[in-house]
Amino acid sequence: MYKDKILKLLKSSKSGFVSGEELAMKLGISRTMVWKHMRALEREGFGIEAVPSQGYRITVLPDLLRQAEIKQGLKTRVMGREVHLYSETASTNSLAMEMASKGAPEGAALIAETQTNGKGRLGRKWISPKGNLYFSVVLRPNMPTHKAPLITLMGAVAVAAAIRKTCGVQAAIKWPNDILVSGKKVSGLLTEMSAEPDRIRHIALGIGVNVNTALDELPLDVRECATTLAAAAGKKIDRTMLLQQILRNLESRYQVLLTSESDLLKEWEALNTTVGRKVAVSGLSETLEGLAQGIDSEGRLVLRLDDGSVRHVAAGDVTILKGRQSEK
Ligand code: BT5
Repeated sequence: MYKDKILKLLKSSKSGFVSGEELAMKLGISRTMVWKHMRALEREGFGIEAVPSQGYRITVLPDLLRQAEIKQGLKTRVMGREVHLYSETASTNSLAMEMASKGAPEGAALIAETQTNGKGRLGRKWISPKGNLYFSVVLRPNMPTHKAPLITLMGAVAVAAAIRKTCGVQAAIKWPNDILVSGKKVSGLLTEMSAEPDRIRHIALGIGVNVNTALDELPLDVRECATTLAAAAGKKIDRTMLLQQILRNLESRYQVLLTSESDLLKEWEALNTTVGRKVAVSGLSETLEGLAQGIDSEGRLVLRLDDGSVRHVAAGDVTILKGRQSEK
C-alpha cells in the first residue's frame, strides 16, 4: 500500500523531511497522488506537516496498529505468517477458534484494537479498552491432549521475556496464566482447544496485555490488582515492537516446547514468581494452601500441603500469601 510505503520513507528520513518530488519518484506516482495519500493519513490520525522547499514530515504518530508495520522486520516463519487486524471484535480467541476450524494455518494471528466481549477463564471477562494488545494465535501442536496446559506456560514465557526485553520492566509469571509487574496483573493468557480424545485439533492462544491505556479505563475492582506497562515503565510503549517481540518469542519458545520440554520449563522457572512461595490455590471445588514446589511435565503446580502431602494441581487461581515471601 502506498500509505505504508510513504510512512516507511518518512520514518526513515534522517531530517524527518522527504520532498513530495522524492516520494513521487520512489513510489512511481504523481505528486498529486502523494498529496492525496497525505490527506488520507491525516484522516487516520497522523499529523503531517508540509514545509515549502523541505517537504513532508510526520508531527503526530497515532497509537494505531498497522498490518504492514507488524509484518515489517518480523522475520518469523510461522507466528504471524497471516496477520488479521480488526478495529473491534467480540473476542480474538473466539475468532481464532472459528478461523482455525475453517483451516487457518498455524501461526495465524488475529489482533484487535478493542474487544467487546474479551474473555478470561471460567466465563470471566477481560476488560479491553483501546491502547493495549489483544490477540490470539492459532496453534496445531502435535502433542497429546493432556499436555495442552504447557501451551499456556510457553505463551507466558514468550510474553514475560518480551516485556523484559522491549520495555525494560521486570515482568514475572504467576502460575498458570498471569504476568505480573510489581505484583500487579499486566497480562493474562487464555488457551482454548478443540480436541479428540487423544489428539489436539487446534488451539487458540489468546494474549491480553495492558500497554498504554490509562488505568482509570479499567473498572475499580480490576484496577486494584492491575497495572499497565506504560505506568510501570513511566513512558509510552511502542505496541508494534512489543507485539513483534512476543510473536518472535512465541516462534522460538514453541519450538523449544515441541523439541525439549524440559528446557522450556527451565526458562519458565527462571521467570516465575510462584515456585518457592507459600500460596493458596482456589479451584472449582476447594482451596488448597501450601508451598509451591515446582511444575510437573503436564504444567501442573506441585504443592506441598502443611500436612506434608503433595498435590499436583491442574487449574486454579493462585494467591501468593503475604508475609512468607522469604521462602522464595
Ligand atoms: C485471564 O483470565 O487472565 C485471561 C485473559 C485473556 C485475554 C485475552 S485478550 C485476547 C484473547 N481474546 C479473549 O477474549 N481473551 C484473550 P483469568 O485468569 O480468568 O483472569 C480474569 C480476571 O482478570 C478478571 O476476572 C478480572 O479480575 C481481571 N481482569 C480483567 N480484565 C483485566 C485487565 N485488562 N487487566 C488486568 N486484569 C484484568
